[in-house]
Amino acid sequence: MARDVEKYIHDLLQKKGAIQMTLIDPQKTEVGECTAIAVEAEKAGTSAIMVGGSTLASNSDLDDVVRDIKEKVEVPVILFPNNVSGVSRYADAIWFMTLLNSGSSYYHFDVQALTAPLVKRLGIETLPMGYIIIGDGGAAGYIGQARGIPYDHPELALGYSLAAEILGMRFVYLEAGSGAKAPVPPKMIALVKKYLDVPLIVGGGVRSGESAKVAVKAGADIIVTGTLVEETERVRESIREIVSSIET
Ligand code: 1GP
Repeated sequence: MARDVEKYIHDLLQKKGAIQMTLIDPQKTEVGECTAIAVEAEKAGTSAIMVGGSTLASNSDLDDVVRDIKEKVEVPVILFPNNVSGVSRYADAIWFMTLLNSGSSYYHFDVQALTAPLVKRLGIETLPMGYIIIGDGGAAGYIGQARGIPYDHPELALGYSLAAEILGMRFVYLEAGSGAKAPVPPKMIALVKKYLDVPLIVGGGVRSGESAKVAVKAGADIIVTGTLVEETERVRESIREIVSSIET
């Protein structure tokens, strides 16, 4: 059944204050394992499953993973695309995103132009989002040819975030990169949150309830965790620790 994922997110934010989403990368994990992670994450209280990864190349692998997860979980499955291969007809929604501080026009608007007709034809709900790389951004920063914003320059993150909002994007994502040694600094989150009206997503390097809490206290609305579920056998406990640290 089609659902209004954007409304679902806003309703949850209203109710819970902040939420967590679980990122699964089909390039790193095989289908059955992806689904097992999603099922455990849902039991632990995750609000959505995001599927994607910086180096994902196989659309059929993505389809297999999204279809399998959709059969077993109730929370929405949202695509987190890295390229034209990141679209699946089985998903509930797609972060329709632009890497604002890329040095390449491909990641600003060309890949979106190549993908938009397919997204429209499939009728996938679109969630327009400005994506901003902080620091080197790991694989996302490298592939996206980002000019990462230095950790000690929050004013630059504010500028890009407000530009995204003024241009009509309905979410902003500050991304330190999957597996980042240090998450987005709280000072940067706080400055952006002070002026931004759309929901603020923060991810990269968040691996504990404590660091999730710090980010939410600073102003993050949505915390994305990925590496956490790849590295541990204890998916349910790890996600539960994050969720219970940030939701009211
Ligand atoms: C990456 O922000 C996400 O796009 C998640 O990062 O893998 O470090 O949790 P982690």
